Amino acid sequence: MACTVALLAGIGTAGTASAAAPSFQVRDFTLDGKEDLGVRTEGGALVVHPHSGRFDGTKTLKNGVPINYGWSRSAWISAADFTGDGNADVIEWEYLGGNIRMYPHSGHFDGTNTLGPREVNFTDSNRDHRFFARDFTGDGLADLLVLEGDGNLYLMRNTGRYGNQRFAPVERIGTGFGGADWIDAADLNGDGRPEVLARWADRVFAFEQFNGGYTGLTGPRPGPVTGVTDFGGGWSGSSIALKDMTLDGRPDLVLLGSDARRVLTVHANQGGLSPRTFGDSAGGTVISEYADANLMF
Ligand SMILES: [Ca+2]
Ligand SMILES: [Ca+2]
Ligand SMILES: [Ca+2]
Ligand SMILES: [Ca+2]
Repeated sequence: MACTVALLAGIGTAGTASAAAPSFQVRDFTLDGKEDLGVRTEGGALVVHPHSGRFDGTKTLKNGVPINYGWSRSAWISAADFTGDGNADVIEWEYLGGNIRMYPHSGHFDGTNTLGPREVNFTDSNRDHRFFARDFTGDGLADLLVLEGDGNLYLMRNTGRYGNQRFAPVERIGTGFGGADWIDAADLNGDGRPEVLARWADRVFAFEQFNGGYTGLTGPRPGPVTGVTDFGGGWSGSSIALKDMTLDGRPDLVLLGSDARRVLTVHANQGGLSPRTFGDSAGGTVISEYADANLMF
């Protein structure tokens, strides 16, 4: 364990150009500074639903704008600002072949011209993992979180360099996340260190950083079981995203239902870090009563 702790030391606090606390990065496609919601449709289109500027049920999001087609191949899609211009870029992991590709925002919200030419294109042949894109280090550039099949959680830092040099080699930042089917990270309690959120079956937990690293449910914990927040069960949607839909700067939990209607609900972040941060999984505000979607980004 001492070896593990040494490996994990410093993540998110040292080694970055900026000492700023990790910020919640708005994924903005429309250049208005508000978080938009992207979905992949059953037909493989990438569709951006611009935020209307108010949090008001089914009026929260505007009608979808297709920005690309042919994305059925992607096992995972995420939006984040990798390039530092404030505009959301799109990254995918293609299951067959293990290709990771990133397309930067062109600077224009203009249909299929919204994304520019591919910048990152590399192959990771380990197919048994899940990703999430998020600025984990607080420098304003989105990094990649990688959950591998052995339950280890890795970070690929954004180097700020162009192309395939964009992401540094993996660093292990956590253990014990085996069996989780979703991960993300956000600083929910404002302590300057991101919590890792993960879901097992329909139950979502947040894990605070301990000794610079994270320990999930399935591994030995390096201390008393503090720093784990259980948001309870019932989060059984097909996809979860942390997006600030209420426009208060705090990430809310967006759930895409798994039934035929694919209802989208927002569970507003009440602040702090407690079992009630996102309220009851059976509650929430419906923002779409029928979403043609099988992934959110
Ligand atoms: Ca926007
Ligand atoms: Ca960008
Ligand atoms: Ca970063
Ligand atoms: Ca919010």
